[in-house]
Amino acid sequence: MIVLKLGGSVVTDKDRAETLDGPALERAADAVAAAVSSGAVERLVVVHGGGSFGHHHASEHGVSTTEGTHDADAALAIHGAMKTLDEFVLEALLERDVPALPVHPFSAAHRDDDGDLHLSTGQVQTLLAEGFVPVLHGDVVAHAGEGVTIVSGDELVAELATALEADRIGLCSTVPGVLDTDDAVIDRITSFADVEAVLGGSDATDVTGGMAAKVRALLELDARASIFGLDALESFLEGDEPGTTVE
Ligand code: IP8
Repeated sequence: MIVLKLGGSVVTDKDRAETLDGPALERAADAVAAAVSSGAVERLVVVHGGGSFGHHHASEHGVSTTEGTHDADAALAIHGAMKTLDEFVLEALLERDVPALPVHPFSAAHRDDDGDLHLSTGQVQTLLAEGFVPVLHGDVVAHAGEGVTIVSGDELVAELATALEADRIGLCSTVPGVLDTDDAVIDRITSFADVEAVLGGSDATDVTGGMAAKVRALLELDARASIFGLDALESFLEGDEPGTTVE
C-alpha cells in the first residue's frame, strides 16, 4: 500500500493565487494512471497540498496549523479553495480512468486541545478495499480551543501511513530530493543527525512545508519514504527508490 503526496507547489503555480500548473498536474496524473493500469500499484492513497489555493487564503486570514480562526467565512474560503483544487486533481485522475474519490479532511479530522490530529480512516480503508483511490488534501480542521486551524498534507501522510500500515511513502516535490550544500541529491537519510548541518537544526516555525520538518516526520514512521521530483514519479510508482530515501 502506497501513500503518495503531490506537493502543492508541484501542481499549482505558487506565485499566483488560485492558479493551477496544468501541465504538471497532467504529468502527475499520467504517471499515476500508468502505474494503476499496469498493476504496478494496487492500493494507493493520494494526498495533495495547498499550493496557491490553500496557502493564499490561509495567510490572508492568518490561519496556520496552530493559529486558528472562529470566522466561518474564513474557514469556508480556505476549505472552498482546497475543494476547488481537489476537483482539478480528481478530474485529471478520473479522465485517465483512475477510480479516484475525495475524502475531505474537514469532515474527517479534528485537533484536540494539545493540537494533536485525529483522522478517521475507516472510509479510506473501505474505499481502498473496494478498489478506489482515495484522494485527501490539506484543509481546515476543527481545533479545540482555536476554532479551526490548517491540517497540512504532510500531517495527513503521516497519519495515513501509520493507520493504514503503508509499505511505501512518496513525496513528489519541486526538488529532485533532499539536497546537500552542493545541491546534490542525498541518497539516503537514516537519522536527522546525518542532515542537520544541511537542513538546519530547528525549523519550528515552518510547520507545514520545510524540508527539515518533512525529514523529521518521515524518520519517525515505519514505512520507507522517498522524496523526489515530478520526473521520477513514474519510477517511484513502479517500485524504484528515486531521489532521497528516508528510513
Ligand atoms: O500544502 C496546506 O497543506 P500543505 C493546505 O500540504 C492549506 O502544507 C489549506 C493551506
